[in-house]
Amino acid sequence: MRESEKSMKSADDSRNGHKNGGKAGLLEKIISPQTSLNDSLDGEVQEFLTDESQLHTFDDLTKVNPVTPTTVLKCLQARYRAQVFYTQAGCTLVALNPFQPFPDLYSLDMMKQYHAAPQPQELKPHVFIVAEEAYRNIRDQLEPLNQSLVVSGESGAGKTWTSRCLMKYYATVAASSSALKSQSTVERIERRVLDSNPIMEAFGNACTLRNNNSSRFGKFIQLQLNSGQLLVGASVQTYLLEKTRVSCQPASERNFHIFYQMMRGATDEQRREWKMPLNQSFDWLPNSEKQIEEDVFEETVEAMLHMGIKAETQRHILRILAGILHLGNVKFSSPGEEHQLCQLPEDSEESMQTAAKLLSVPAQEFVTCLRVRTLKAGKQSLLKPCSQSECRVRRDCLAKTIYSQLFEWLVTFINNSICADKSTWSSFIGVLDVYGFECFHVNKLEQLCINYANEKLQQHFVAHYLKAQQEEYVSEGLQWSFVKYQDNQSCLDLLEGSPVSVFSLLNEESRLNRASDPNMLRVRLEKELSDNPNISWDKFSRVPHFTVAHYAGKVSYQIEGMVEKNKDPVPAELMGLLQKSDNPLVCQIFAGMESENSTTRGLTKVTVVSKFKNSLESLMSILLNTTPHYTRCIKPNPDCRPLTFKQEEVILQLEACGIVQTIHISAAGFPIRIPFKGFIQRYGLILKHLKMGKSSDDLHVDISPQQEVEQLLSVVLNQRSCDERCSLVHCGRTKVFLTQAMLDMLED
Ligand code: AOV
Ligand code: MG
Repeated sequence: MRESEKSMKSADDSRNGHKNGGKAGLLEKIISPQTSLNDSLDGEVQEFLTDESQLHTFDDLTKVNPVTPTTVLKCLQARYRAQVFYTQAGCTLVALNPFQPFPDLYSLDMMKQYHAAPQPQELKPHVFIVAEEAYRNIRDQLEPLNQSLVVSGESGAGKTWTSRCLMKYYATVAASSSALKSQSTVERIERRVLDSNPIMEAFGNACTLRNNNSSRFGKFIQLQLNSGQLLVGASVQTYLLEKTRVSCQPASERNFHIFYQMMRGATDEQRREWKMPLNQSFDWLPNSEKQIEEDVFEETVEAMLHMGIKAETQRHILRILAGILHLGNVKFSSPGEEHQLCQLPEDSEESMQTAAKLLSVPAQEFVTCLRVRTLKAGKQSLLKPCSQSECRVRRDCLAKTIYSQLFEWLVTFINNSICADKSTWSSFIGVLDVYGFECFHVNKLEQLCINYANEKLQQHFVAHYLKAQQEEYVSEGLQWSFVKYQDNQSCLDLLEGSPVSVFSLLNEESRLNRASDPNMLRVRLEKELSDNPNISWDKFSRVPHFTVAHYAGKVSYQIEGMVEKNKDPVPAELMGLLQKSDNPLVCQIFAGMESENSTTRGLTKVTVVSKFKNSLESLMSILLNTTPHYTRCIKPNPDCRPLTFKQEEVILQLEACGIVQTIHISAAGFPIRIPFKGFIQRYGLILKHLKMGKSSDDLHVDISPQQEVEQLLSVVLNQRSCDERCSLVHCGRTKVFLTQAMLDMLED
């Protein structure tokens, strides 16, 4: 049922010519499926059949003829120049980042226009079409009912911006009438759902080299709709916050926004309470002179209030954050002898006192926990002074743990505040906004996880779209030489497969109760995985590393520190201390948290990668049970400059995300499919018309729908050669596969 409706819908869309260039002309050459996908930029592009001066009018990249990376690139560039930022690419929407506000493009009127349109696809490509399509699928009860909007692209491409835009759309068009009546924008639950964004961005985003507002966590938001398709609630699932940023910020980057917001926006009273005078400098707040749009404390505070986080609780949150900053200023000086304690310089002593006060723990006990390790041997405990670097690791670990626990607490709070009772909602639209593919000069466990997540999503995309398309040809009995596409299964096998993979070896190393040595892991990786073509080593590099060939490019990962990070241990003494804090929020966020000693004899049970893998797997199973919609955001230049399009930047992204293959399959194949019944319903008239006047013997009344379709086509195409016919239309087992040209012919 759904399939037929969809096919008819797509046929309708095409008929209505929503994608300009629809009238490609009957005799235009149908591009051969064997055409190289890898036409390089300066590679030879044969004839440009499409009028170049008209390129900007092509709303669908699959209609550009021929479809090559070069022509697609030129089309996108022409559109960008004409300030048209959205373009359809078959089933995917390509969104180019203008790096400049275009408020009219996202106005309330615009939302209403797309929502009210009988056929939104007839309007200009827009992210609102994606939103509306998902919404209508639910209204029309198409299976699978739940929808997911997957937004992907590299760092700074516009994923978070797009996700916010989608959420705003639903908070507006799916708002209850009382909310809409009272004011033009949104309120109550709709408002709270939107307010989750500034809070999570303040705590989870940071200014990086690539994006001033870079998300340092992944999120999947389920917008819950009732049977009348009204938004009644939402829930948020987050993935792997990059907590190392709290205590270690890459050069020229910043810590999480919230710290800078506090520094800028605090009242005099708060400054006194936090011991944070205007001129105070904090080691963990580099580049604070760089002010960005997101540094608006009032907005975060207001959003927290709307969310139901009371002033008193906010006070506790902010005290914790201030405490973390002071903790970052605590230094340890090396003791003369190995068995002596590290000393605190005078100003560090003061920072230590302030941190203890703000976290509401006894200062003396706090400093002891940082400097002394308790070793358990049977029933006995041994106290061992920590070295200078061990003290630093403990301090950083503490700060990271407090921050990430606070973040989790916030997410839980937000969920409690916006999640509707299960009995009140019947469907959901999920919006996925994860960190984009990353490749830095030095890449660590965080990048490995982020890029692994992107591999998983790419596989979902490939599996869902590319494979499904081609498999449909096969199941319908069509002869089709398969377009080669890059399947990333071998890379995923390398990362997460069994019995041996990068993750399994990393976990094994992490579970061994010994000090980690980067060379051990390197040796094991080389020994066990050398057969896999996706992994390689630079023999001459002195730093232990491994290089993974991801679908989006090669990335070298530094092995040093990986095992330790994967273990993610929290010293038990510190945990115990925080659990006794007088700050009720500190107690709450640590309640029930396991420390390193509560795992079996210091052995790590749940590692960072195993936890991440599990959470991604449950995300994948949710996605698999929904109807997906893809938006690919493209960053047109590396410097985030307004309205600047760099071809070399864009082509790499188009190739990396598989857009070129997608366009190619859609265009080279038979993008329009109509089930026999629907086809006869619409075009049977032609047959009847042509048969008029024939004797009743010629009218085969008892023929199958397939035969009827064949008959109709042979009548329409009786002047054409067999080859010509094959390039226009194919009859499958249950449906007809058509090119745009054939459809135009029938419609004429
Ligand atoms: P990202 O989410 O894809 O990167 P963002 O959504 O944060 O990227 O976009 C980066 C910046 O581009 C935003 O802060 C906006 O200034 C601008 N921008 C994006 N889309 C638009 C648009 N449609 N109109 C105007 N400006 C836009 V990352 O989270 O770093 O992977 O981790
Ligand atoms: Mg983002």
